[in-house]
Amino acid sequence: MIQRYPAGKGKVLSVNVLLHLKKRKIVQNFLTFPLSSPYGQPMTPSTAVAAFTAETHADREIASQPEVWRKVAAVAPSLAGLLPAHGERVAAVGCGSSWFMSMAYAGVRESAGHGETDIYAGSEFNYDRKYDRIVAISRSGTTTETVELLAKTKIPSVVITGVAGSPVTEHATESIILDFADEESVVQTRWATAVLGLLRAHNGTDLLPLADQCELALAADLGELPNVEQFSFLGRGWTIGLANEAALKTREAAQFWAEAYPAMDYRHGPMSIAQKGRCTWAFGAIDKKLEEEIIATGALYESSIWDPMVHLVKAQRVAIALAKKRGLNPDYPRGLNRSVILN
Ligand code: F1P
Repeated sequence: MIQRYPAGKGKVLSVNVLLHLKKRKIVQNFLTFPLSSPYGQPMTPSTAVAAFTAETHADREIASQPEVWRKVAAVAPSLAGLLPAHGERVAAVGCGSSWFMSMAYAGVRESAGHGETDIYAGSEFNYDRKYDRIVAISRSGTTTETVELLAKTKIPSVVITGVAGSPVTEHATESIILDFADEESVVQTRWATAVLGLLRAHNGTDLLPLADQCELALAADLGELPNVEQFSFLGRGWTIGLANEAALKTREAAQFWAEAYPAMDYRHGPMSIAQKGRCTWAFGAIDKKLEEEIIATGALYESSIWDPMVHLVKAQRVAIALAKKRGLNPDYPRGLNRSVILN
């Protein structure tokens, strides 16, 4: 059984409920608004009808990223001995956002010349392959696929988690607890960048200038971005993980159409989606010719000279802005809990 849904609540909207909503003239929102929070408290129709304006956990957690990255920079040297050494053959694993951060980490590590690094969604680990170390990422420490993988493998492992004593820590060889980066929102923002920040720091990136640059991303005008009707996020190398993470944020927080591709592969069909009123968003530098082709479609083209992880913060803000505009509380995505636990 999948516990993404609160038992018996929020999963199915009965005809009676629909009729009731129609009578109250709020049917416009029924497709996009979760009628129960992931914790099972029913949300009232009056909550459902209004555009969402309150400050959310996600707003605060996004805003805390410069401070959290500075903390990560401070603790990173003391954690270096727990993370893969130069030349080790590594598998990076996780689910959802934690999988996409594994993806980014693998690109960072390999391009820094620190050793081969494969990536797996927790459910897809190849137990026949030989690795020196597994790096597992799980904010909750309870995600079934990640817990089971660590329990099953005999490969030395290190887990990065937000919760001390969580099930992943019982099975991993070593645990790194980044509890100061844990979150209230179901949607991961600062957790994802804190973990990637730690792994980037371990591979030679100075996080402190990025924390300063992050202040700019937090203050930046979002312009027309929350008004477009679709996003395609692009990346190259390690930023492909960021593109996937930005698309996941947009989908889960705002129930909004978002896709992600390796930038050069975008030309192989998906670019047909680009048009006026939609946005193509590049993390990091992409091919100049491709940029011209995107602009020629009439799509809004978003790129930045900021560090791509800083640019992700802007994408997080856009996802939250979109959610609120659509009357959604981004802290509680439809059909998603803080942790996905399979029985
Ligand atoms: C990862 C995850 C997220 C998702 C939501 C629920 O869990 O599935 O990708 O956005 O936050 O959790 P974890 O293993 O990092 O706790």
